[in-house]
Amino acid sequence: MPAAITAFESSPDRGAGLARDTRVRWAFEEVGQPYDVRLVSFKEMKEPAHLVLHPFGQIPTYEEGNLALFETGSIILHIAENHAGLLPADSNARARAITWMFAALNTVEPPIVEREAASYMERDNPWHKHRLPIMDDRIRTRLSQLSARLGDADWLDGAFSAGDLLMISVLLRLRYSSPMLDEFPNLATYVARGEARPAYQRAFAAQLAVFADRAPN
Ligand SMILES: N[C@@H](CCC(=O)N[C@@H](CS)C(=O)NCC(=O)O)C(=O)O
Repeated sequence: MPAAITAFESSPDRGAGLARDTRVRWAFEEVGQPYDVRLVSFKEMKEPAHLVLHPFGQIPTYEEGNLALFETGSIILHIAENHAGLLPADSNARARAITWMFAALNTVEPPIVEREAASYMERDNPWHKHRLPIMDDRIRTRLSQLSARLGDADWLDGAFSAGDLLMISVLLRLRYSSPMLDEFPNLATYVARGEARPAYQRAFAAQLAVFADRAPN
């Protein structure tokens, strides 16, 4: 039986692919493994049956036999360690690719998510307009550093890896909330290169199908 993941029953981003199940779908597609998807509502995510799988009441989760995982980084690392295609065979190169996975989730994603959350939750406060440029600067610093490291390479460290998959997923998230990525042409091209991968296209179409099936007329 294929592994099963959870995803939003009703896509808050209207199928833009920003929910983190897209990253996991992309990983499955890169390694050529089938997967099942169980859709959950916001209410179900906070109920005991889901909390057993995910202590924080979120998606995605991963179930395979008697293994249950949460946290996208851990799920993708598990997929990458068990199937060829997302991590290099050489042990040093593999460690570096895993480092980029952590960098995407621990260093680049937090300021992007903070800005996004603030624009939903703090928008109506008078101080939001003062905080926004501070948050933008934090993101810009990270993008500038990442851009300098990427240079004119196709991927962060040799061949495409799970590190690129996560970094591109994080940058895609920014693209939907700010035009800042376009200030760094090599990063914009890097993201486009990731999106052009057939595996990403299949993952994006699969998450969009959930939205299309459930969209009101
Ligand atoms: N660090 C977690 C974050 C998971 C997360 O934030 N999931 C979002 C969807 S992308 C969610 O379930 N949000 C609903 C909620 O937190 O109630 C991961 O990478 O898996």
